[in-house]
Amino acid sequence: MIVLKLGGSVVTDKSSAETVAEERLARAADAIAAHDGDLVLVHGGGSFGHPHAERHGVTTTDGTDDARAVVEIHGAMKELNAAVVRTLLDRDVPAVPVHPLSAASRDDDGTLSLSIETPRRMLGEGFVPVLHGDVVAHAGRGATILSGDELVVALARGLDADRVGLCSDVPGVLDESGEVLTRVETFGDVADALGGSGDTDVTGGMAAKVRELLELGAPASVFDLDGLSSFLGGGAPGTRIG
Ligand code: IP8
Repeated sequence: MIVLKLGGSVVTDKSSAETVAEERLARAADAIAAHDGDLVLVHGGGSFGHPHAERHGVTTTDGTDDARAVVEIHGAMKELNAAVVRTLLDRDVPAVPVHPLSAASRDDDGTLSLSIETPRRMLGEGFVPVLHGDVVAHAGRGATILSGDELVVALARGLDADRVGLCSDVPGVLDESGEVLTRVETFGDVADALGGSGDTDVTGGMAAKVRELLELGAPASVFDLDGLSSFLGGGAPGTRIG
């Protein structure tokens, strides 16, 4: 079973508020439709979730107790999720939405608990669950952001994934001279090379992704849209992490 994340930079136009990147989303959906095998999808927030989260000062650690802020951030993510699901259904991928606000929460030290039975059962019934970065209840802090990357890690562990893929707008993890690293085994290998994302991204960019993927047992790869078909077909495009 594969857990695949489509980054916010793939499915949205990050430079324009609440704009779906129709062409890139269609390319990703074509590659997914050609894949035969169990798949769980996660997508990021891009120009939907992040600007709302930033406006309300909500991050993965700074929470809000304003219900309107929660509903606004979640609403934007639900809209993006509906566009992703619809694009997949158009290609006969049996995609169904899963909204983390109603299926996940954090305890007071930030540890995520996610109802894994729901995606497990969906998979068992032949569906492709499509989750997304979201806002979730956080003990003692109201609600905080849950990144798609954290979801990928939780799903890969909980569902015992064979492989994990992160499809973003870069062809892999880049070294200081901009070359794609084929393998990253420790965070120390790349700590200096990894800056934050240049766009509004309340969840930490590539450095956070690499940290989270290094904690996984399953092999993980970071690649761009050009590598997606190869990854789904069993190849190793981009950077292998872990
Ligand atoms: O783009 C964050 O998900 P990410 C989602 O995977 C929100 O970090 C609501 C900002």
